[in-house]
Amino acid sequence: MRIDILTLFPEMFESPLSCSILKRARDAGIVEIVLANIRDFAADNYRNVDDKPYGGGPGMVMMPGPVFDCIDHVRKLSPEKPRLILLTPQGRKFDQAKALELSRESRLILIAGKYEGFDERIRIGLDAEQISIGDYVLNGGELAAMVLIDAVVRLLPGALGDDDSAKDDSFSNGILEYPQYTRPETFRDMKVPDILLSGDHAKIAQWRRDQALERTKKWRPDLLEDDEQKT
Ligand code: 6GU
Repeated sequence: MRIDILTLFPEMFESPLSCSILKRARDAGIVEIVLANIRDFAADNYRNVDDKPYGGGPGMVMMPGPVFDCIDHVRKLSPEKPRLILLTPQGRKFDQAKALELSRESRLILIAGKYEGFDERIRIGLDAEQISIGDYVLNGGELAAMVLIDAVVRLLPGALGDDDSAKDDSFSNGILEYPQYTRPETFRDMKVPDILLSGDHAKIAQWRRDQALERTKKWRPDLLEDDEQKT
């Protein structure tokens, strides 16, 4: 997969994209991530990318020109047809199903807008899918883009050491993950459940299903209600 990111703050991405799973996936060629600085496409010598809003009001608005020029440039960097995504709190809420859907694309272009606002013609003219990561306001789309990338890349074949690890994740089957334990057997008077030491794989699998369902009922009953609406 190739991911192009358009942003005014490319430096924000450096460390998150250079650690852990994302670093490994990039090193292994599973994902190629390319940053483009929208400011490089500013039309004037001051490198301005925003201006006062028509009609008055506080704050500055991102101008359409640099964003469109940046996209035109980025599109040409690779022959694959990209799926365009605009990160904005006005978008559809991101979830695991969307992450899975995006993980099947060969190329994404993510546009991280600044929240103060962007010229409406960016939304109208780009025909990009609008995605939000939740009902709260961030200073810009950068952290949202990183959240999306993190969730998508770990679903790419080969990104996790063990390709089964993603299958048992919370949400991937609509419910929370079962409880996990490792050594020691007893820690501060808390013991590992006997069943996990029994070696009975069928019983362990049943116990994990029961536990996953039980904690979903307790902590995220809304996930089970959603499930009922779907079926
Ligand atoms: Cl995608 N952008 C901003 N600025 N705020 C958000 C968001 C995105 N998702 C939730 N809050």
